Amino acid sequence: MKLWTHCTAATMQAQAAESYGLVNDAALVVDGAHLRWVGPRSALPAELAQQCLETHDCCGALVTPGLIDCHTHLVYGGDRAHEFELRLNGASYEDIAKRGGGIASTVQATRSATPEQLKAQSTVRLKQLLSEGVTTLEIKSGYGLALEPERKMLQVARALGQQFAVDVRTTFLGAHALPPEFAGQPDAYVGEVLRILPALCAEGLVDAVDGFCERIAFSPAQIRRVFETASALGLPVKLHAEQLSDSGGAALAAGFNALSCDHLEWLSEAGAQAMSKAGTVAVLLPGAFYFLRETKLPPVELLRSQGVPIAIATDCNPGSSPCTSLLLMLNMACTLFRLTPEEALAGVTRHAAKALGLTDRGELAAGNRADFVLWNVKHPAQLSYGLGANPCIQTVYQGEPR
Ligand code: DI6
Ligand code: FE
Repeated sequence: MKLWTHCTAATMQAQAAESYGLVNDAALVVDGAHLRWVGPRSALPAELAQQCLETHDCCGALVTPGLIDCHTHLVYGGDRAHEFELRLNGASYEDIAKRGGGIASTVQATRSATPEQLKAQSTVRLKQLLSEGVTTLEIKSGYGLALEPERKMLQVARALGQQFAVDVRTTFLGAHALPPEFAGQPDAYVGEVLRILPALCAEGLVDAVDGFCERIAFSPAQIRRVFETASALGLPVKLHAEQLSDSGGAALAAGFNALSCDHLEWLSEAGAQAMSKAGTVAVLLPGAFYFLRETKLPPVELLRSQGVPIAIATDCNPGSSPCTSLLLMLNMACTLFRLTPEEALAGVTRHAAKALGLTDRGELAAGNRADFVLWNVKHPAQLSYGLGANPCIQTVYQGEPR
């Protein structure tokens, strides 16, 4: 066993009396890949201390649980910087779409990339997230929109999880957009999604199923078909819901006991109530809100009053949130959405774990995975306060320094 000591621990334990579950002069005992004991050093049982053959001095660092980015589209081909530039030079979305831009251009670039190219490009983004203490990461498909390229995306996501010291959870997002070969036939494409999903599930490539429920994407009735198939396969669901309008997606997803509903700027009271009842997490994505220059704020007060847990994520994607900094999202969740720094940190730890259906992480507690981060800050609020700094000193993944 290993002892980590001389630190302040923000345990983020839900039951803790102190905010952030803060423990001054803390000790953590690591047994293999798991935490055996967490608490004040003065309370560390002597027989446990004796069994620790290795001691790490954290030199006064703040220790938090490993960060969890619970909503990303990290694997994709190409980028859309050129469209960004065209827009800032006066082109409209329509002009860009007519030139084959927008989501269609990412689908094209993703389809034409080899797995090696896709992996190399995604590795750059992954490393940026890892440098900020991310130990668990969700990656969605959804730029392939046909069996082969969706499989390729998910295989690249799995390969990243094997190569790097990070736990990758994959999500099938076939119902993201309409591919060109199904233009004008959304129901037929949903039929194709229902055919693709069981195949990828059988290959062990799918941990959860997502969809984009929006006027410009898929209707609640179409998403329902996807969710019925997912449920029949025993897969948990989640939904891009109420991002640009109130389509009733959140209530639909909650009816399938969704792990999370994401975006939610236009969430209604009925939607929030349904999520509360189902224990569905609200994943807020300040990067997309910022990048699309939205003005409609997600109803944070409603989520609080309904007791809906709030998570925060990067939504890392080429179109609406080309973001690879989860720490920046903490700041934006506070400045733009008025979350408290404690809520924001819970949003990338405890609540992000819940958004992925994971019960063995997100809090520093005995029995949980030994995924934690050492920070060069005195107080956890500094993690949300900083804008563009990276105070990460070291990340420990499953008990091993990374
Ligand atoms: N919501 C979004 O904001 C992104 N996808 C989604 O479902 C946009 C993705 C893109 O433009 O590439
Ligand atoms: Fe997204």
